[in-house]
Amino acid sequence: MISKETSDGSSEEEYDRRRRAQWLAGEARADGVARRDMLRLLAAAGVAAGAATALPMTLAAPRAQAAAAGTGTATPGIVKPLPEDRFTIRGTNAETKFDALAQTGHLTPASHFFVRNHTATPRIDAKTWTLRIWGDGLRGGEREFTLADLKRLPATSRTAFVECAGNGRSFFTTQQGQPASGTAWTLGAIGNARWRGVRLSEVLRRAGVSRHAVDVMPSGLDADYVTDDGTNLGRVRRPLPLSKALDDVILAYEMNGAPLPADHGYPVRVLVPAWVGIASIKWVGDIEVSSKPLFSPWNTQFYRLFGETYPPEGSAPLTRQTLKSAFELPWNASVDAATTHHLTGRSWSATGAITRVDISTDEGATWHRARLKDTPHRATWTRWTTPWHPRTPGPTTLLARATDTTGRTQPETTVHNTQGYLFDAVVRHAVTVV
Ligand SMILES: Nc1nc2c(c(=O)[nH]1)N[C@H]1C(S)=C(S)[C@@H](COP(=O)(O)O)O[C@H]1N2
Ligand SMILES: [Mo]
Repeated sequence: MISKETSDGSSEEEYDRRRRAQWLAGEARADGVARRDMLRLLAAAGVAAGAATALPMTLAAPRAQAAAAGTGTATPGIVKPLPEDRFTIRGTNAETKFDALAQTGHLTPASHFFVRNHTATPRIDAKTWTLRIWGDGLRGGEREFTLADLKRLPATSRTAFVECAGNGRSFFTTQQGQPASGTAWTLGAIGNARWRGVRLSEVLRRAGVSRHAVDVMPSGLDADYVTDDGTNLGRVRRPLPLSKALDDVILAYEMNGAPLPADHGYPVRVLVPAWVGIASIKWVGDIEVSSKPLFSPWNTQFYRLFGETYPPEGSAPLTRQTLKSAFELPWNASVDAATTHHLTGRSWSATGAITRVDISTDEGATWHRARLKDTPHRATWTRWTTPWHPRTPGPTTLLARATDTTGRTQPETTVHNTQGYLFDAVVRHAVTVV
């Protein structure tokens, strides 16, 4: 079955044009891509221009499993326990309570790690699982790798967060009065772990990538995603430019020194450091390698910026996450007056290391620097602490504002987009001094 995934072929050409412009502007290069590779990629994309409108897509009937997962019960298709003091259930997803992270270290244990499931966690038998690499971007035929095959290849480890592009979305509504569609996350759609696995580049090299390849697209083995209006969008899948795929992407089989938990992609997930969480496909079953730019709903209708200030077809597909901060405090926490508290929190950036975090306990009138507790790195978070001695009882707000090595500082407001992605403004954390 061949089907177009956007109603308008011209918007796909527009996407392609914009994406190539993005590479030229240095977006991809900033992630470590050599210019030589970019030129080759651009040449290949140019040859393919106009041929990218017809796309294979699975059109299966909506599945009962996917429909049931959308009901928002206490067991939304997530396997691990979700105690109330650690998680807030949001439909099929579980958001980490930031105050619960106060008892954790730099790495987020699986017991505290947020879960974002389009449908439900599938149970996969690692003994029969294989990863199929296929597509017209390969020199030879398709290749299959078992888990044992992957583990025989050189292993690599990396600490990185996985963060949903919509993390902080609810603040578009509560701080800016601009509603956005999608899961109403506060700031807990992020976790930071030590991932171990094999570089995707290592596997692609063995599969034999042709010089015409431009995009790769990993697909998950979870159920097809069916939207609220009953449209089946097929497997959860999102293309990656080959430039990023060959750079620092990992096929991870361990999280924090243990096999991946079921909810986080067992037996193998893609881990795309610093990029929007959707790029890190869980339960990966196959990866298409293509000589033409690839599309899926997750890089056309979702995960671009739409809205008043953006073109009708949306921005270029989202790549990196942004810059944020959060206090390890419950919302509306009660804080005793007339004692010194040690406020704690975390800041993170996808583009650089955190250089400073400024805190205001008087609603922005004065700011002082927090003490950083970790050596800052890009694509992971930095914990901080600051003393606070509140004197006046009553409601107030706490502000944390991070700056990174690229010189970016969290702004006061984020330009609105209809799907509420990449909220980076300073969050006004309500507390009551008692
Ligand atoms: N196969 C598959 N991969 C997926 C998803 C999914 O629903 N299915 N959700 C994505 C999204 S939107 C995010 S934010 C991250 C969340 O990863 P986590 O559940 O391990 O925290 O996984 C991504 N990978
Ligand atoms: Mo996400």
